[in-house]
Amino acid sequence: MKAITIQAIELHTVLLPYLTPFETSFGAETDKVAVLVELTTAAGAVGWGECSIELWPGYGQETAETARHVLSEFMAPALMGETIGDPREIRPLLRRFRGNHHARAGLEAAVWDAFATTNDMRLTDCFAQYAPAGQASEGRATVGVSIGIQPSLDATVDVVRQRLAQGYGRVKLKIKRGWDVEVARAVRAAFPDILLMLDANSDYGPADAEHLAQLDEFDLLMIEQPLAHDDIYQHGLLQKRLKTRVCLDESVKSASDLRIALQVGALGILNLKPARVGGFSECLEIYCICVEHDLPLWIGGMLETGVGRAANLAFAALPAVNLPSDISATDRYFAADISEPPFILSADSTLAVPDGAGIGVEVQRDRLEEAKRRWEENYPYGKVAPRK
Ligand code: OSB
Ligand code: MG
Repeated sequence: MKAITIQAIELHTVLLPYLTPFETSFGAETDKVAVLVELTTAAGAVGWGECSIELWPGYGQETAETARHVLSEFMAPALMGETIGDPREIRPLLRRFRGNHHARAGLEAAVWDAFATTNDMRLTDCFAQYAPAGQASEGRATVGVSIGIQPSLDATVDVVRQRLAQGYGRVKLKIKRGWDVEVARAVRAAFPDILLMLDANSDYGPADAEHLAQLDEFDLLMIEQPLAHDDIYQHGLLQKRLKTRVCLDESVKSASDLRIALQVGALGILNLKPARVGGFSECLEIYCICVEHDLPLWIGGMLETGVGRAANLAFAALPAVNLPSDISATDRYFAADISEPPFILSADSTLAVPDGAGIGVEVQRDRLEEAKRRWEENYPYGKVAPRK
């Protein structure tokens, strides 16, 4: 493999309106905010990465401004001029800076893209090289759709019907306290045979175990992250009381967290989000643990722009990612994405990895400038993220 030398790193904060607002237990967001990392090598290759963040430090603890600060002042300078023969070398170079996983993941993703592009290979094949032997990329990933909290049960059933008609073979519903058993009952009654799951984004506590056990009757694929974002132990106790498998999202921020979660029986499935665990090198380590323990695995998303989604898709095409991932088609998120070509859903609920080298999508300069302007015009947050 050809090494790369990192010569320049530019950050672009973008704001891109969603087609429809996305509501979770944290509240509703109308726009995607992201810090995009553009990395240029000494040989002139360009790599792109996305820091997956949101307007509120709700799901993750970072914002556009913290990511930009940490990247521009610390992490990007630490990589400048470095020659890298294996993208996993980024981890030791950044080890003296702690946390800030979403920022770190975006920077690391740009290195992975530049490295794969320089070696004229798809990012998905590049990942496969560092996976356990014999694990070739499948070139496509089975995906599902994540549906935010809707104004009524009827509206929820309608949205699910639309998504199924578009071809999604797995539906995830966001739930919160007071919006759970009845929504599961209504959707299950309308669609008895679909692959259905729920995501609570940490809205419940240990005292809700009996309440959550009512969900067992709906034959759910899993319940994602019912308890606190920083808890592992209580999820272990909860899993013992539920028939439904618990899937951890927020609680697993590293390979080390996953080992603890397995030890205490806190999960039956893992949602692996590259941003949450600080990048694809950590993802590869976690992937190996899942293979070793036969743990069902899928790739989570944060409504990324095409840049972040392309990289997540490249990882989701690895063979041990064996449940549908939260990577939907472009038209589920945006009227016009930042990159081309768009991701289009196939009839079998899969997305194909693009053919090109690296992430395989091209950032469109005019849309990038437009989305940067939209961020500038709406900052400070007031116009897009009300404080209450
Ligand atoms: O909990 O999985 C989550 C989006 C933002 C933050 C957290 C989550 C989500 C989603 C969206 O569920 C999944 C997607 O990208 O389509
Ligand atoms: Mg989740």
